[in-house]
Amino acid sequence: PRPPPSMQCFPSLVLALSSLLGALALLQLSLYLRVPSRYGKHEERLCRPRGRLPARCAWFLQELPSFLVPALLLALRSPPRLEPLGCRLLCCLFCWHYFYRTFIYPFFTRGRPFPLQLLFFGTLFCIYNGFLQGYYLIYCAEYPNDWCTDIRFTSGLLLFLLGMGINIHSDLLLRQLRKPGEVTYKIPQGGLFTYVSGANYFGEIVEWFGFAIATWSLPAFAFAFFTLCCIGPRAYHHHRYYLKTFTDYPKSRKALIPFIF
Ligand code: NDX
Repeated sequence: PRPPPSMQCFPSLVLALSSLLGALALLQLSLYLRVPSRYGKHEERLCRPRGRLPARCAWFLQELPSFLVPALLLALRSPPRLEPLGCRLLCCLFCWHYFYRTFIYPFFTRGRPFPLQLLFFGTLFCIYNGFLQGYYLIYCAEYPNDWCTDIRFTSGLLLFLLGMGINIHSDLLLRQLRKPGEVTYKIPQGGLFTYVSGANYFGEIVEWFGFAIATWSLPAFAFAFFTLCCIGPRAYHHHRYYLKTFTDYPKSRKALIPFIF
């Protein structure tokens, strides 16, 4: 009997989607370099409850596709193919991050309600990126059998783990600044916040550049670039907010990159 029809790899599709992701990154940069994206501490009309969802639901819904879409693509792959080991590991890394972001982070967040409009765009983005990264890794990527010992894989993996550690630790430090129900802002202290205002963002950026090096792929580099253009400016706006709000804000602290920027 003929095997069931299965999706194939279309390199031109990967190229087109990665290029579009790069273009979205530049659009993002041009939109949010001067004015921050309007959620969290940069949202002005806080008292207007309409058009907003509790942070827990919003982050769960928004991030879910980034976990679900690659998982579905993997389940649909017939016959299953995720060899060699390096390829399997890389797909697991992506899903591991989004498992944390979807099923753990939202349930502990003490953030303000999230605007529905941004939730809509954020969800679209997560579907798009989840599809691109999953489709590439599951249907297109080809690595030699010894990829696990390649310097790109090992150094990228180390960076990914380091970035993820910094990101999770920094998110935890931010969360501990508030008691349940509180929505005020305080000066973050400890961990990498000693050096930068956007410690969680720095971790996330290191993480996705590590992933890009480990996969050595266009889609992953495009996503790392998008992350940089999305949360890099946000770190800068957070920094300016802190300097404006707290007169005792540590003067030596940088915005995003320790000792540099
Ligand atoms: N979600 C990534 N673009 C985004 C949501 C917004 O995961 O239309 C990108 C993500 C989306 C964005 C997503 C994609 C692009 C969108 C954008 C909106 C518009 C934009 C769709 C999908 C768009 C175009 C034009 C291209 C279509 O009250 P609160 O909420 O401020 O509380 C905060 C609290 N906190 C403090 N508490 C006490 N004292 C203080 N001083 C505090 N400072 C902060 O801590 C929160 O509860 C919590 C964290 O706050 P914050 O502001 O530091 O981080 P946040 O931005 O909320 O991100 C949370 C985590 C973080 O680890 C970050 O690294 C990661 O998510 N993240 C976030 C954004 C994008 C992303 C990762 C990525 O690109 N990889």
